Amino acid sequence: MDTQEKIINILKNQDKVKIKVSDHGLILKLSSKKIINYKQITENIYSLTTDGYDIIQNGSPEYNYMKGDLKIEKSVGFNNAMKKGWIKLENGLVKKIVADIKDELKENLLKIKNCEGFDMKIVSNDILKELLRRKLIEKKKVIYYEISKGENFLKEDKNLETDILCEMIGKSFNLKDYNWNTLGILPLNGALHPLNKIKDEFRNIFLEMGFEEMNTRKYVESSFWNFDSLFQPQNHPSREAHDTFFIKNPKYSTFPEEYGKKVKKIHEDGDFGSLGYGYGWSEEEASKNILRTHTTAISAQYLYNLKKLEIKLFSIDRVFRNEHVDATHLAEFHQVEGLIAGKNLNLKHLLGILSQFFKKLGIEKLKFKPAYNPYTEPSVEVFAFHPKLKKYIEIGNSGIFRPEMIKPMGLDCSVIAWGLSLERPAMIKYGIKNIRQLFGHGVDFDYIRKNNICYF
Ligand code: FB9
Repeated sequence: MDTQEKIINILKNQDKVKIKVSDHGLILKLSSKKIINYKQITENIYSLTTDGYDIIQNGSPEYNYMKGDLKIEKSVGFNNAMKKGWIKLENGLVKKIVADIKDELKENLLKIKNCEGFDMKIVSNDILKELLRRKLIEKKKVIYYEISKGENFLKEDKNLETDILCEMIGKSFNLKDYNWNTLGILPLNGALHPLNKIKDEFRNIFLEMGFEEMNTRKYVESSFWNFDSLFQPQNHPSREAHDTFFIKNPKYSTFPEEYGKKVKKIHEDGDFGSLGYGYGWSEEEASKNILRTHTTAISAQYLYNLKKLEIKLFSIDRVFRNEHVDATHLAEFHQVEGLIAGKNLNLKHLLGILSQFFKKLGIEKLKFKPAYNPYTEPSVEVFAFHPKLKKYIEIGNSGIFRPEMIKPMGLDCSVIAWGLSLERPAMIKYGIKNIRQLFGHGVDFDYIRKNNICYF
């Protein structure tokens, strides 16, 4: 039983107790938790020295002298017997005065030994002085505690138990079994958003395939870079306000003048063997600022500024479309885009890089379907077999940028490119039904914190 248990058990049977406790910290701990009240008492206690124990064992020198032949001698016994008035000297002889001698010294030492020093009133102060003088006892200061029940006495206090055990660890007492199954308290730390985890996965795939990341931190683009430079005609429905967010202020921005003339020409009259669209291209329309509807607006600027004819670029960032929102569509999403510029790249290169890219995502069962994009020809939609849905689902779009886009930039190369979103794979991977659980102001922080790691 440890000290704490002793104290508790004692107080269960009495209101107050005076005890000697070496562990002052324990008393403070119990008191701070209002389990006990205590008053500290400092008392002198006496304990026998070796000489004191020798007297108990063999009797006092004066008593033993009296049992002898009472000669005059220089001894402690003779001197003390004279002091105690047990003997006197007469005509050069020792004369016994007291008939019935008791070894009072030994009796007093026994009293002190037997009362464990608790109650010193058991012998008089004079006696104590004599015993101290003769170094038969020694005095110690001892701290006692007068302990009584506190207001929280016997109330459950888990923390106390742990604290006390920490104080007392290392002493021999019976510890309760350690609960190896208990879990630590989860620290309240930050957590990566699921989309960022998916984004990192895609980024790593591009990087290990030798792609460089484009700087896409510019949400507002001119219609010129977002549409016109991609040979997307100014009367294309996707350029309408019901599909695109136009910026009121600043309403316009500029673009390179000489390049603009080439774009104007390719739209109106065609060039490089293309017939063009045959409409009046408007510089004012091309200058209107919008929220970019795809990251290809950035890709076009990188290609325009290309200093070499072979490069692999990628980007993963937000794009904005003024479309109907529902459980799986918001007015924005994160586009993933990859492109490769090189000499004589063709459809087999495109299908090959798509197969390699999606294989790294664990998807090998692919189907490619001819599609249409204003700025790619041929265009290809990518489908993958979904093992749970037991059907093919669309997982991306791709194509070879048209000459009407590449040639006005002055590039003598071909460019293959593809795109997909972050939200769709994230919703599939994490089994999310409503995109608002994943993105937007209503996202649950607890969900983010508990969201699993992401790997493909
Ligand atoms: O992401 C899409 N689907 C998808 C992707 C991955 C996936 O699982 C991961 C592998 C583990 C599951 C699904 N899609 C593209 C297909 C559909 O979801 C589609 O309904 C929605 N699309 C978005 C556009 O919708 C307005 C996804 C988005 C998209 C579509 C096309 C492009 C980019 C994003 C593009 C492009 C492009 C084409 C040619 C040249 C350059 C870029």
